[in-house]
Amino acid sequence: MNRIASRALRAGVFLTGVLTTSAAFAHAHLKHQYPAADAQVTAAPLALTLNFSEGLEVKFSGVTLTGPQQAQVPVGAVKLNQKDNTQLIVPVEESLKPGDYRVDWHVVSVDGHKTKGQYHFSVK
Ligand SMILES: [Cu+2]
Repeated sequence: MNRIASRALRAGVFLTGVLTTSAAFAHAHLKHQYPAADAQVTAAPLALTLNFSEGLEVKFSGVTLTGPQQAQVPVGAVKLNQKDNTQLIVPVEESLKPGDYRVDWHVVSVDGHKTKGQYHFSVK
């Protein structure tokens, strides 16, 4: 690694420690997802998909789904799209009832950095 790159890397590590949000630099940011954040869907999804800006380490990545009345909704083991390691697939193991849902995700990207976040969607 050349000197500029290593200095940039150190600066990045330093700033990451300083910033409280993880929405910076080359970590895995959530780019889009299905159902989309704040979307109202009419058909209960059979799986959630989350697309990130970087490849993921699936073993260290996971999602919880919380439904109406703060009930935990069972989800299957998360997996990566076989053709795209930036897409996390989360099987939903029961038919989602109408209501609001919260998705809490945490991932480790291939560079070893952790990010996490949450969003909501609702089922009509
Ligand atoms: Cu990173």
